[in-house]
Amino acid sequence: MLTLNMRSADRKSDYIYRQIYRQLKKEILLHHFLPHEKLPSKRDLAKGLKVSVNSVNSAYQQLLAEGYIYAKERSGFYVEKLDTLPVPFGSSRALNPELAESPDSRKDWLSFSHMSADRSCFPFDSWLNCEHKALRSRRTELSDDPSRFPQGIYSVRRTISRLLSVTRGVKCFPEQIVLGGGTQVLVQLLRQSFFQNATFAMEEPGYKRIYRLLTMQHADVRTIELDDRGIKMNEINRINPDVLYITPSHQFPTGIVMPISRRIQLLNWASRSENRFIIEDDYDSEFKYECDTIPSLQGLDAFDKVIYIGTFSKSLLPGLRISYMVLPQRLLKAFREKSRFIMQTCSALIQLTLQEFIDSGEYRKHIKRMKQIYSERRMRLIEELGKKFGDDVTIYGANAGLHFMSAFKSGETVDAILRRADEEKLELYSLRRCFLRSCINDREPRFILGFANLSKENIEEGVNRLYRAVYG
Ligand code: 76U
Repeated sequence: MLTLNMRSADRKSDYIYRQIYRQLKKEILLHHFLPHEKLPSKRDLAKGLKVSVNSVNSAYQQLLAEGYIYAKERSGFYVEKLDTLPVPFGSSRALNPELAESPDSRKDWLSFSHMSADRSCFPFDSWLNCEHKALRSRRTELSDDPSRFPQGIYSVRRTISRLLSVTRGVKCFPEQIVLGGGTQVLVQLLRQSFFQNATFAMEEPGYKRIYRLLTMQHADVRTIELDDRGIKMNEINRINPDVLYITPSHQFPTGIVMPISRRIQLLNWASRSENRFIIEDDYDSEFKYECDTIPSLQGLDAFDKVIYIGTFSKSLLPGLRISYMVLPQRLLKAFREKSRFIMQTCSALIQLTLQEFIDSGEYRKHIKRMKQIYSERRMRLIEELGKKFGDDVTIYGANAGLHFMSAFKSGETVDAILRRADEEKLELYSLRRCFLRSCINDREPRFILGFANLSKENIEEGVNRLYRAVYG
């Protein structure tokens, strides 16, 4: 007869039926019952264990639902015939230490990371108000089946289309906008929908997360080096790709702002064949220094050839995971057909909160404030680098965005510098992470210096640490 290992503490903290269920399950898995053996009747077992028949019934029902036992009408419950588990039941399932994730506690570190926006200045309270408002007044959309809005909630897209027209000169209808939980998601959608057999070309150095995404799926991706105006035109003509992936507003990572001459050349190139398209990744264009923002390539495109991609990762916070693309009208019908089964990846609550944040004027206020803050930090960082390194540092592409590129005259290798930066508790990224084919000769060590994570007061100390890392 079954006995239960029930300590009185367990009786209090766990339902009795769960204890019976667990014990029986264990015995069945350990083959302490024969296959097809009859279990004691509920009444007998309840009596033996001094518990209620209800508890035994619940335990049996759970075992029945999971398939450990089966019932025969007017006869009782029987044990199912189960194969032996390859790993003994109850054996340790400890996490392999190599797989352990340690929460990143970089206390006292300073960061030149280009990968996030400033969190200390984010208006969390206004964001929360907008979220409250969305929760109070947008309940229909929040509870709607998201498959009804595969491109994202219409009113959110309307708000974004108005914003883009004002801030980026992007010309579009809300119908052309597709929201998604990140730039990679959107590029993935494009590839699946239109570019399964396309030849892509990307800037070298460039955005490796997209390069990897595409090559991982065996896409044909060529890389094209840059001249002082951005991606090289003669190479585009030579390679003749179908899709160009570029960052014209602030080339990632070198910071080149593509001049109008190259933009026109690119649009003309795209217009010369039905199958050519340009993906414009406009990831950090909200921030431009010492002149006004430069309108998007999409706004200039009269041929309906540019797919515009933007994100709120830099202007708000990267963890929100909300990005968008603007499809040319000529692709929209096909996109809707091809992506019919795809669910929207961006949460409705984030979409509606964002809409409220933009419509209430908070977004404009936030960008205005951040422009000022980032502009001061950028200036300060350039000044401090000049003071400390003099002619031994060259800065590139500092006219826009939240990072610039820097090259140092130093006999040290990139590896040695990065190792010392680690010892100095300085988060630092070299340009290598952006070498798509890793064949660029890095004569001078080059680094991406992001200034979104460094408060004005910490800039001097950050540069001191950088100096010690660069020269030992
Ligand atoms: C994004 C480029 C060129 C898009 C970017 C970034 O998914 O919308 C870079 C690195 O947040 P998402 O992507 C935005 N296009 O550089 C943002 N930068 C990346 C994320 F922080 C990191 O890995 O070096």
